[in-house]
Amino acid sequence: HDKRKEVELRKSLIPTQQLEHSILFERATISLATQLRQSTSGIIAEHKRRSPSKATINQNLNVQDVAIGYENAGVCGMSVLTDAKYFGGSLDDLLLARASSNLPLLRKEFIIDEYQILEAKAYGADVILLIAAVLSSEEIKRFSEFAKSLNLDVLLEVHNEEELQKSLRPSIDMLGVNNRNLKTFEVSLDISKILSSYIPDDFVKVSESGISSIEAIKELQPYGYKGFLIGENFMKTDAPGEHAAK
Ligand code: IGP
Repeated sequence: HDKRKEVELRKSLIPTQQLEHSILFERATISLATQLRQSTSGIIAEHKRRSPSKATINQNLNVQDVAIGYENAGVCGMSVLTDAKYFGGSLDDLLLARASSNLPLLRKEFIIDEYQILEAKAYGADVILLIAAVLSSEEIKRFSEFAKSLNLDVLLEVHNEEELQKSLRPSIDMLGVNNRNLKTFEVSLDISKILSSYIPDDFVKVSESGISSIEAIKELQPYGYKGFLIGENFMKTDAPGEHAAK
């Protein structure tokens, strides 16, 4: 589909070898999974301008200020949407977040090709996202092993038990349960609660989407969640960092 075409065009502009020779390709990555295991708050704060479920969240902020704000707030990591079509993001957003902070950065993207994993590294990411709903078990294996070979952490996102079962492998560091149904956009923390019991302890558990209060985090912690991916709740304010600090 569209993403495939986008990736092919990007490849034609910037060949693989060029990505591999970029300065950031040599950077020592930081493990978000390790940080989350040691953290008590576990917040992964996201940069998100808009989404399919919300036309405008915030178009007025610059990503550098957001990254600095999140870092000052003491969050564990930052997620940067790089998809343009649905989220209004870009790889430049990732690069600018890297230029202005030392946080572990997650490239939030629909990854369907190894090339996007090389891009993630070249533009300063520490972690990639893989979405079980759009990948085969063989792709999950191939992409996660490739990411590990580049010293990137892998966050694998699931929404139901079937996706979870096809995804559990040693090359996955973190298991993210998305509380938002990608088809209906309905949000329920119950999904995190229900799926938690099927996730073996060697994976760091992350709950994603629709988290809007400290109470929600406290509610999820007894189920073993160590990471909480929060976007809209911070981004809808004028100062996402100040909000994340609370
Ligand atoms: C953040 P929220 O409800 O706090 O803004 O959600 C994050 O979980 C969400 O943006 C997300 C996402 C995704 C976006 C989760 N999985 C996959 C794009 C693709």
